[in-house]
Amino acid sequence: EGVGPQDYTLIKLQALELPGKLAALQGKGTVYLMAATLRPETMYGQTNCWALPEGDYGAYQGRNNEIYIMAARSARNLSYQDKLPVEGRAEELLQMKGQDLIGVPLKVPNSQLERVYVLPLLTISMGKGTGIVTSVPSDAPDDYIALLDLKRKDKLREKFGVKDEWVLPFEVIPIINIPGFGDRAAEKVCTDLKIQSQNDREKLEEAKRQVYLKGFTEGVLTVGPHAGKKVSEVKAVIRQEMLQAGQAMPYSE
Ligand code: A2H
Repeated sequence: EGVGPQDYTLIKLQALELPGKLAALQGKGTVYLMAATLRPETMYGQTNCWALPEGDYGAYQGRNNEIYIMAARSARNLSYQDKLPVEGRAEELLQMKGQDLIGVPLKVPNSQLERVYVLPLLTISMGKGTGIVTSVPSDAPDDYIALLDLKRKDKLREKFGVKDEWVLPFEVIPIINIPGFGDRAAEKVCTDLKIQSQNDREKLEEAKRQVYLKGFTEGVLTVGPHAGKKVSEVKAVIRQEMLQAGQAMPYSE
């Protein structure tokens, strides 16, 4: 995190069902979990979404009958970026904990999967982005190891009420080939560095250092309409396509 503003892309992950507490939003509009990412070109590899079980989230009124779930701080920021009905005000329709979002089925843009689920990630910071993170285990070491944690540990799934069918069927989806790392870069680097769990913070920082820059400068997409092109050449193009299609929104903080 530098000193300048961070330019994120918010990916709109559409809730296909509104279980439990979210039922209060029924009939009020299309509900999206808003995931903040710096890698919009990786959405082909999404396998799930992450929320912090103890985190505080809200549902906010958007334009065009849309409803956005995110941290209150980020909704307020968005209201100053000409993205909500009233400048400087985020109308809160509902408050919830991240735990209330666990298990919500989502339709996510550019993914090869018809539905993915919201799962718990304990390392989310509520102080940056929206507190919602989309998971791309092929290219993000944090995502890879957290998904593996949930797959391997019955107790962890139990603790957060995660059903097996929200996790066990989901495998890494290769989307980018990085010379020297292959097309499952996050898996390779986590294995090479012998990273055991999402709590191995120091090693995960090293893993990220190893793959991020190389992924951008040398990575080549292997799926989707831009297959065969370098990430560095198509990142902005793919972002623009998603913004224009109404699948994403710019956000800075
Ligand atoms: B990235 P920065 Cl494939 N807490 O998206 C923890 N992590 C968060 C977060 C939060 N509140 N908000 C966003 N993030 C994650 C994709 C991705 C990301 C890939 C590879 C690298 C990568 C899929 N997850 O991030 O600290 C999001 O994960 C590299 C840093 O604001 C977001 O982009 O710089 C990134 O961290 C933003 O991190």
